[in-house]
Amino acid sequence: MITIYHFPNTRGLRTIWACEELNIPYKIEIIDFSPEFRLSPQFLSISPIGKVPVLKDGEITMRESGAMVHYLIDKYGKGKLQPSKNDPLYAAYLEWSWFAEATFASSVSEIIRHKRAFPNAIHTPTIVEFKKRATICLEAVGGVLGKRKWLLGEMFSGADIMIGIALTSYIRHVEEPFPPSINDYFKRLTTRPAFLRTKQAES
Ligand SMILES: N[C@@H](CCC(=O)N[C@@H](CS)C(=O)NCC(=O)O)C(=O)O
Repeated sequence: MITIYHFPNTRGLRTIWACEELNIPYKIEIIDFSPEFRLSPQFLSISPIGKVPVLKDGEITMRESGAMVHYLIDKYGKGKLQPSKNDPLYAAYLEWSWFAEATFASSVSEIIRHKRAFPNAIHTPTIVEFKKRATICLEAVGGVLGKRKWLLGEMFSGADIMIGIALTSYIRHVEEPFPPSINDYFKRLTTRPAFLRTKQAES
C-alpha cells in the first residue's frame, strides 16, 4: 500500500490527486507540521530536509511532489494522464509539469517562506516582487490556455495536476483574483470528481 505523508493544503495534494485520478489505493499520514517535528530525527529519517510530501511505495521513498506524480503515472497509469513519449505533446507535458514547481510554485513559496521566517518584520517590497513574479507565471498559463480545456488541449494530464495545486497556492498566498481564462480552467480542475475526493481525503 502506498503511504503519503502529508499536511492539509500542501503539495501532497498533487500526489493524492494523482492516486485518485488513477484509482490507486493509498493511505495518508498527516504529520505534525511544526518545525520541531519536521526537523526531528524521526521525520528527517524519511525526509532529510524536513518537508512534505513523502511517498512510500514498498522499498521506494520519494520527496518531490512532481517526481511522485510522474512516477505514479509511469508505473500505474496504463497510458492515462500523459501523452506517449513520441507524441509532440510530451515535451509540453514535461515543460508545464516542471514549470509548475520550479518556476510558478517557487515564486509563491518565497512569499510563504518570507512571512514564516520574519513574521514581525515583513519586508513589503519582497512580497510585492514575488507576487509580481507569481502573477507573470499565472499569465503564462492563461496565455496558453486560450480556448483549450486543459494545458495539452483535450487531454487532462499530470501537468494539470501540477499547475492546479500551484494555483490553489496562488489563491491562498498571493490573494489576488484570477483572470477569467484561469478562473474557468480552475473551476474545471476543482470540480473534477478526483479532485473533490482528494480534498475529502485530506480533511
Ligand atoms: N519541491 C518540493 C517542495 C516541498 C515543500 O516545500 N513542501 C512544503 C509544504 S508544500 C514544506 O514542507 N514546507 C516546510 C518548510 O519549507 O519549512 C516538492 O514539490 O515536493
